[in-house]
Amino acid sequence: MEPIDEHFVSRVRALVPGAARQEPGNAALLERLFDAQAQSRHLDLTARWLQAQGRGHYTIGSAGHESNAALGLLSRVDDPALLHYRSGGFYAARAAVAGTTEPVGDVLRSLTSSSQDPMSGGRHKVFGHPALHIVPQTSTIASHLPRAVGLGYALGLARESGASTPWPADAVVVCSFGDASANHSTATGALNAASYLSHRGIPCPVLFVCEDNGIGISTRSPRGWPEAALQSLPGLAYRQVDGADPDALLTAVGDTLADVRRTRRPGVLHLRTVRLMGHAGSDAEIAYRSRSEIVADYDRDPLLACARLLVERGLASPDELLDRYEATRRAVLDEAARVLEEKPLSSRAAVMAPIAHARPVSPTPAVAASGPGLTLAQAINATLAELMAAHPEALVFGEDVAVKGGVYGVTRGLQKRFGGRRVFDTLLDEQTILGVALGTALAGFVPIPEIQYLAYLHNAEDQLRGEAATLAFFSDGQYRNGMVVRIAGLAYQKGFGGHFHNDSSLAVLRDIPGLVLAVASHPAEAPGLLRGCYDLARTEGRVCVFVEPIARYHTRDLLADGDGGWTAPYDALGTAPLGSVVRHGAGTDALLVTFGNGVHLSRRAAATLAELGTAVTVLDLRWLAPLPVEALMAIAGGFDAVLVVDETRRSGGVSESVVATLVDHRYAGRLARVTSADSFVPLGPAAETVLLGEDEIVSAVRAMLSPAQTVKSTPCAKGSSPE
Ligand SMILES: Cc1ncc(C[n+]2csc(CCOP(=O)(O)OP(=O)(O)O)c2C)c(N)n1
Ligand SMILES: [Mg+2]
Repeated sequence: MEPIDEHFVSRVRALVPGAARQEPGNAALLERLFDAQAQSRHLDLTARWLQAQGRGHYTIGSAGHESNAALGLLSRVDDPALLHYRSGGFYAARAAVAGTTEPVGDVLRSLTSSSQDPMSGGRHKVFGHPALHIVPQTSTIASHLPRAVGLGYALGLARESGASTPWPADAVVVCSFGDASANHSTATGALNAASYLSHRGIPCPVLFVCEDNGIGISTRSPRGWPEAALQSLPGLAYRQVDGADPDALLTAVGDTLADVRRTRRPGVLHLRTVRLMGHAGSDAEIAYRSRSEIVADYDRDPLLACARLLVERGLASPDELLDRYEATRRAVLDEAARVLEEKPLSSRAAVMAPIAHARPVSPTPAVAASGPGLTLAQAINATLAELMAAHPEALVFGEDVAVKGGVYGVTRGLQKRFGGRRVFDTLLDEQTILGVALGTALAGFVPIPEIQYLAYLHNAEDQLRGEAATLAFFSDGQYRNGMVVRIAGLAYQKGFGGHFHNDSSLAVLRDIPGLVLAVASHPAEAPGLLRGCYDLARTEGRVCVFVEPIARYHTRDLLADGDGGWTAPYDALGTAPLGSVVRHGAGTDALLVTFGNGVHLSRRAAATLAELGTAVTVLDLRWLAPLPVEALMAIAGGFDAVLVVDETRRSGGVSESVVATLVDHRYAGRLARVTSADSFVPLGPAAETVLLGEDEIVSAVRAMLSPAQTVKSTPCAKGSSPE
């Protein structure tokens, strides 16, 4: 028996009943609080028992934090909740209020990775349930806070614009996290964003609940620090309450929720808790806490506090409470026996179902696009306007996108045309931009956020990886956050930038399961590609990233000044399906497989090669994740030589996957790649020393086609060599 279990039983047995008092409202609430807390406690104890049997896979518990059940009792079932991992009490309480689900079975299924787990389908231990409006969270601490702010913002936006969301107009977002997590830059960024909105008078009805047990694994929060930090947030009303004082708890929770609901402004509830039974089952806390300190926390057990009050008030006798406690223990253990009979996820296809892509389509025919018309920037601008006009749920936001119309003018005129609610400048924080996307997407909008430069995605990248891309996976497809993240990026800007404005790190995007990555190249196809992404976001809830090569935004020509080869009339109709590619030229000597700026480089190289008597075809992959494998193989099969032209780095760059794909699918011809160097891009003309150039493409093709060169490897200054 766990010491906390024994302690609870012995202390309740010793309680002296008080005289019965008539406080009916509170009495019923206290009893429900006790029941939810007891369920949570026995789930924790059972989690450890299951793990000891080798049948349970998770032991981070809620013991000591069960005071959060008050939030489950007093919030509405349709207040969306994004919860700390110690939320057993909240979960049980909200389920009791809803009366439509069985919390004990739900949590046990999650602990045992049952395929019947109602939220994740057996993929992870999460607190979540669509019917309870609890959105599952990852275990990356604090990473859910930007989404919570985005969701609060979305509720305000929907209320003003009359858009419908899965939640009522007066809903409050409940978002909880630990005291150590409050220091994470993700948390401070989100709290700052909430403050900023409050300062501007923009609605953001989020109740932030900091569950402060004084420690994060083994590292103590300095005395007074959490309150000092949480109280210092401008525009956020702060309340503190001790979870071991049930009366004060219920009052503080009720008042704080009511305030946020009424004012539509964010608030902070600083909930004092203790952490019982260590950080997790595997954590021997005696290594960093004294026994007396550990034992002292037992008397601050919120379950015991609730029992004490029930007995003191004469609302229950010690025996009655102990009977209830033991009946709950039996019920949880009995349910565990049943749940253990259920099947786990047992196939790769079943695990991956929520992130799997539909079968790729067959290749699209060649597009001949040239002549006077729009630049890439203008074509994207026109497409954004078209999407905004056709889809009232579409939102465009980011740094400098609204008033200025974007650093490169790509969003110019959109705010004027569609208004400040749908096209807005955000504060300068990529994490918040993506958080707003995560929250608005959850609420039913289709966000099209912009990240100003690819280099600045990296400090917020986990919001895409850990939050956006995992939501469908850990909710078994029940929650989705379709979005199209536009990112200006890649290199080759003449005379501008250096590394930070010429970044080609696509690798961070390519290994995120389920994420769709498209790279635009030419204004003829960019509209269709952007529409394709929007459709995937809107209809499948896909997280799409649309990378725009800055260097090609305002390019007009391809081969000679004034030829207009990099402009095109606006394609108002086409939609590029996922997996579709574009061919340029009909040469049969070699196939150049490329994307982005590589299309421009390759088409110029193709013209040079033609003058030298070599006819090549250029293939624009367009979709870099997932790669358009079927289309690539169908076309590559018709060539004896394939050169992969990759503007990204040699290591970790795109060509590694393209070449591997060709090899995996037994491409039998000659195969080589040319890439940029494994370097950051320096400022000024020195950039050319590390970036892939046209000449290298020409040389590589000639080397491949020259019989003497096909057998030996040619050392190369940057990154070209036969594979
Ligand atoms: C971003 C991130 N870094 C590290 C961890 C590992 N980790 C898990 S819980 C935890 C401590 C969190 O403490 P606190 O926020 O106080 O919550 P508590 O466990 O005390 O309830 C750490 C460091 C993590 N999950 N996520
Ligand atoms: Mg803590």
